[in-house]
Amino acid sequence: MCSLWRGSLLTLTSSLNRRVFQCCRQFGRSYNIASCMPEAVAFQGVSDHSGLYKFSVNESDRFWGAVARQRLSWISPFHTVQNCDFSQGKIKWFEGGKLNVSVNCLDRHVHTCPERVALIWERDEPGTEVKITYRQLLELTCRLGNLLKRQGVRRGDCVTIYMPPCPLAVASMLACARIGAAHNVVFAGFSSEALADRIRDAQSSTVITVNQGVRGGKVVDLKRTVDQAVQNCPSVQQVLVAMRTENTVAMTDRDVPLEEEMMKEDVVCEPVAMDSEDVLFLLYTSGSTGKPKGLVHTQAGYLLYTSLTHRYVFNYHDGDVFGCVADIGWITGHSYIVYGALCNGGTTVLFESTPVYPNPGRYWEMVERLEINQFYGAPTAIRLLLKYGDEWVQNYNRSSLKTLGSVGEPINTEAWEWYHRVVGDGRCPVVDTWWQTETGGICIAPRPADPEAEIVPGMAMRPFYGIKPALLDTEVVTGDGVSNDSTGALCISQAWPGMARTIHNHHQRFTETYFQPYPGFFFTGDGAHRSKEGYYQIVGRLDDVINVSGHRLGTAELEDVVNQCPAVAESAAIGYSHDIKGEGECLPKTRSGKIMRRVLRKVVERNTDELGDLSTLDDPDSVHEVIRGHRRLR
Ligand code: 6R9
Repeated sequence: MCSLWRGSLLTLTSSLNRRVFQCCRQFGRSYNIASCMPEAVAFQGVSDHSGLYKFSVNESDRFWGAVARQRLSWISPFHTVQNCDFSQGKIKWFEGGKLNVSVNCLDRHVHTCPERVALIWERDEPGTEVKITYRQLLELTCRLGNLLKRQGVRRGDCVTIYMPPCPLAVASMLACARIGAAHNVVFAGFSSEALADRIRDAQSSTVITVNQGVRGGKVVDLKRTVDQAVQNCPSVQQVLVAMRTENTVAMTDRDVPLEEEMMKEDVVCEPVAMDSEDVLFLLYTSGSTGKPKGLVHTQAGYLLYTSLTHRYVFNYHDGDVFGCVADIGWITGHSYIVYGALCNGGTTVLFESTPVYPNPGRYWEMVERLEINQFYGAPTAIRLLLKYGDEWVQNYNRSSLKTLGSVGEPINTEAWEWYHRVVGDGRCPVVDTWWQTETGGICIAPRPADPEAEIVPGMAMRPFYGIKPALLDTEVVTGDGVSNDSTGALCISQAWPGMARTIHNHHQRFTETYFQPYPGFFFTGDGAHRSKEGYYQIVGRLDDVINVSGHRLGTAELEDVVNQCPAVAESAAIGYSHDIKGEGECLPKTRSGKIMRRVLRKVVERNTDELGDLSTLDDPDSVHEVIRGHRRLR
């Protein structure tokens, strides 16, 4: 356990500062505290779920307008619910409205329940979790917001965050939101090159990181990766470094010790009134061609959509503990660990470890210890754990579980059945949730909040409120996709508040990728089947995106790396089916997703006797495959 990290967090949050409350009282008075959605629409005369769905797509303005007024706290009201035109890739929601996302996620809950736990930081070593209340998280966020301002970060700037899941990462995201800066969270398993690409594209002057990460019992030098990355990023003026471990790391003039400097800051930070369509964050994701794209999400619509889906897809109720084991570096972490859960005043888990550390019972031991009510994970982990046998699950008490969620890739029937029968003891609905970085939140899911809802194993089932899917012919548009029992390109025919607004600095690429393939529709890149009953099943990507363990990899990105080898003239990366990961690719990668270039170099140089240390490779067999492939090419 790292006493420094823990100690500094506790010191930071220990004093109950009066001024925080004054600030909150002020907001509490002027804001309408969220209430639940069925009430919002009940007065429209709609009571059942299918009626509500129809209302949400047919009377989209009335539906979303009512829900936005009910669920979000506005500084000034919006005058227009939506202003969207797919032909130009124009998507605007709640224009005229002003709000602050951090106030919605923190202040209003501090006003009503300051001592409720907001975050449970499930650290790598089981049993060393740290709980942070809403009051403490607001205090951390305010101090960080003030520090960022002192460092020169202004409204409209973009701060890059390279941190594992931890309270200061969440506070960093919310601090940006509080002062009107956008954030760009980069998954802390990415290489220095990938990080540098993203910092450069976002033009960040500030990077926030930790000295080291701790995962699966191993220490990872994250600050060193940042040091390498920023060498090639002239925009970076400062790197804020939090101390996750007690080990000191080399600090330069550019580096700022985060906790130390936060301590000097005030615990009150005035939230900036943001326009609904101001940028909340960029998140880079792989496409089928070119460099990763920085998808842009904005304030009000994104927050509303994540909060609504979090509440209804998972059947989340006040007091529940929501356990999503994704990393905050992916959209799942943004939408459900952070924004959706905190907007709803939820208690949300930040999982720092791996599914098999210290053993394959880790998830379920955690479920028992933290009394998790909703568990949300990826099929790849479920498939892996299934192979270790039922005992690892049955050793632990899982009676707290109410909903089991799946995301990131198709869940095969065997994994679905095991998740349902063994993990959930046959009594918890399994919700297979289909969505993307682009959609901001869940679009197709079984909706357990509907007591009548049937759930078919392995099917994402039904569109969420406001989502109108269409299946179109993969070559040309041949119809409106209304007939059942059909397969086609999964498109969505009308706008919803959570969808991405553009690709940072590349609006044309945004319209070309998502709106031109099927004019009048948003094209998801996935194929889907709709059964006779009207239930959806996702078939997989139609484009050149490979999905390995639920992570998107562009074939172009992989080829880019391979082509850097002098001996390679041309390359083509393809996915092949893999028992656990869904799809595999042949490159030797470390467990944190880094491609081991030195291994590739040795193979190309025919120096396979001197491959060096391969212990951090995720799949050591991949090296032999590369060697075999290289021999065949010769
Ligand atoms: C949330 C997330 C998006 C791509 C998406 C699709 C695949 C996600 C799925 C699923 C089948 C599901 N995908 N959920 N495929 N069933 N329930 O994963 O976002 O990283 O952007 O990936 O993942 O292919 O297009 P992202």
